[in-house]
Amino acid sequence: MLKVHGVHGSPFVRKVLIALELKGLDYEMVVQMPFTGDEEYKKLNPLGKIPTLVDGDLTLGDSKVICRYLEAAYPEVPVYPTSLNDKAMADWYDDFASGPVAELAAGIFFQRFMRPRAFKQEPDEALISNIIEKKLPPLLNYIESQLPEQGFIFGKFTLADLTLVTPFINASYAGYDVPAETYPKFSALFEMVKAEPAVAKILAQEAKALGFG
Ligand SMILES: N[C@@H](CCC(=O)N[C@@H](CS)C(=O)NCC(=O)O)C(=O)O
Repeated sequence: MLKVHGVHGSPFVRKVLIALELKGLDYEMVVQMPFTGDEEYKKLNPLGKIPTLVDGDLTLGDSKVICRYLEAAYPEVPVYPTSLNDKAMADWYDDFASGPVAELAAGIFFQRFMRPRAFKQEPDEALISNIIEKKLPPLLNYIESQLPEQGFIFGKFTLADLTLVTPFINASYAGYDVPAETYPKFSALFEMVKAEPAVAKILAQEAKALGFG
């Protein structure tokens, strides 16, 4: 059976779990916390990052690589767009959102959600303000400019929609919601993605794991 090493709450693990759900594949989750320096885990993924997928003899890291592999290996239910240009754009959105966007959203999540819970420390509100007021707006403006007036990016729900939204799910756990008055299309996309049955299922599991479900 497919195995996903990771933990609920990671935006990258979430993406892989939702891809598996959408494709209707059976899988087992092997709990692996990040930032542990676990040497046994590093034999699977020397970067020590989650997720890692094991499918028989194949062991893969990186959510984008994993999702692209799942699409090729289990093509019956596609989770990416199919035209050349749309596929390329989906990959670009994945790189874009997994890089600086995810780092900034993770900054809010770490400061306001993890720091008080895991380290009993106050969040650094100056750092959070800098993210929300200065660093995120140009990236959010770009996302907003890319979205259609209504509906999903490529008509039906694909991982391209999820990849843009998943970092902001973590930010929302930390009390930051994308302002609907400034970014109406992205705010609407955020709600539509969360309402997708496969997404809602994983988010419900996640809420339990994080202790608010
Ligand atoms: N590009 C990777 C990023 C994965 C990643 O950064 N995961 C975080 C948890 S959300 C992690 O494992 N961090 C531990 C570390 O950086 O050592 C992916 O898409 O899978």
